[in-house]
Amino acid sequence: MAPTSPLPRLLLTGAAGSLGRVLRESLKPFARIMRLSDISEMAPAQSGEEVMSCNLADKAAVDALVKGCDAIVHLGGVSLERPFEEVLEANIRGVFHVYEAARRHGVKRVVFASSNHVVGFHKQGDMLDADCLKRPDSYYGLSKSYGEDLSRFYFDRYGIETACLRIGSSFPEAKDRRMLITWLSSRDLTELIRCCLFAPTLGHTIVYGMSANRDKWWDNSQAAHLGFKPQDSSEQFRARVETQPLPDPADPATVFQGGGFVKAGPFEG
Ligand code: NAI
Ligand code: 15L
Repeated sequence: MAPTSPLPRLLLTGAAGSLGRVLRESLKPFARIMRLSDISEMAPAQSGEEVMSCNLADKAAVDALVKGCDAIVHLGGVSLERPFEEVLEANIRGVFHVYEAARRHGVKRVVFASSNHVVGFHKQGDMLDADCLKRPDSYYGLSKSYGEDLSRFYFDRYGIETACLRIGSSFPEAKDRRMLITWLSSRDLTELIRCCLFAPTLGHTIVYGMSANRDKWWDNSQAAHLGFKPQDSSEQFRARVETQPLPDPADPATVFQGGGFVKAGPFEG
């Protein structure tokens, strides 16, 4: 895709997190000012940055956070399976607050970090596309499913464009056999977000966040308009991963795409 002029001000939520810390650096060329936010402590603002602490569960604070921004990359929230009440505050109320603030302040484009756990109860090996049945595997996956539906509503009702990134496993390395399929490098994640921020038309797009891995469960043909071409592959990790013992084929974590998330909980006592 041709180079694009930077956005005046880009909001990045979840800036203290694993991906947030990477994207804080790698998204810099795409914005004149990066507004960085998290509930956890962040490194002090550098040139071209604004650092604003914010709890996503606080509607007024999110409204102030979003004011003056031109686009949002929304990563903030609970990022794994937790008791429902925690997920409710950070992810469900949080994503509602982000979209309400976007509506109030005229922000027209959001990149939402959804997750493969929206579809985690599909079988490993099944090929899924953007229209497949959602089969969330956890309260966490349900919250991301809600975020996808909420963003669809804000597009249909208010014209706010969103890319929902069903991110696979974005870590420095693929750590197991499942991740050989779900792995997304930080370079490819950055490129995917760049494509979403600058695509002439985004509409409401669901796209799976994966690198150019040898084996695939996900079909991104309905997101071809983004022009996303992943460069990296999990093949570099295969030899090491394949020294691990073969997993039990009857284990639900081996049967379903969501891996260990499908057997997390219940959270009692
Ligand atoms: P992370 O857990 O390292 O970062 C999430 C950040 O959100 C944390 O810094 C946390 O302090 C912040 N946060 C949590 N509750 C908050 C609240 N109430 N108010 C404000 N901030 C709050 O997660 P990571 O790995 O960086 O993921 C970023 C996003 O991408 C998350 O939304 C996650 O669900 C999503 N994702 C990540 C994947 C991965 O492989 N890393 C895979 C699929 C989705
Ligand atoms: C996710 O949604 C999580 O945020 C991340 O920590 C990983 O567990 C990833 O999915 C995965 O499925 O590997």
